[in-house]
Amino acid sequence: AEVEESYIMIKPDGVQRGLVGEIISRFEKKGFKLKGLKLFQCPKDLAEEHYKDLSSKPFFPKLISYITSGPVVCMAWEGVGVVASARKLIGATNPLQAEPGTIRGDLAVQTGRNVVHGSDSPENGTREIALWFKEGELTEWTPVQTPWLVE
Ligand code: DAT
Ligand code: MG
Repeated sequence: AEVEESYIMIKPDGVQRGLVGEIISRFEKKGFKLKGLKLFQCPKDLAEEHYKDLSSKPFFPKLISYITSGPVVCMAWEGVGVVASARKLIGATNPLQAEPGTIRGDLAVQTGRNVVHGSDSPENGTREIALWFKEGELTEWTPVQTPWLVE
């Protein structure tokens, strides 16, 4: 697997429900590297751009009002195979179908309140990080744990 980056976002329900620490912990403990982190009130145009592939869906207006209904936590995570691994940690889109042990499986009950977003491909990971973070908001660093995570 390659070193990739994924855009992970704690949605407004996750923030309002006090799940920020719990959700960040799961990616941190797995061994991925945090490169960007901010609490952010998402404007409507950014939400629409982020979810533009879903703009023809009947649930699109509700999705946009949900994502803009309160602050989100924007994160950029890097690591070997992070995109697919983060999707596994997050679980299925419908939290009732998400496996126990996943974030959605453990912490949510409804598709429209599924607490977290994760990029679905390495290309979208890079695209979404560029969309949500400005120049200077990302930090390159080497965690001391790296040699204890990868041979
Ligand atoms: P995911 O977030 O698992 O990548 P997605 O990209 O297909 O799922 O959809 C993005 C979000 O849109 C999803 O997290 C919740 C919402 N959504 C998707 N399908 C939906 C549906 N059938 N009804 C209501 N909301 C839906
Ligand atoms: Mg998606």
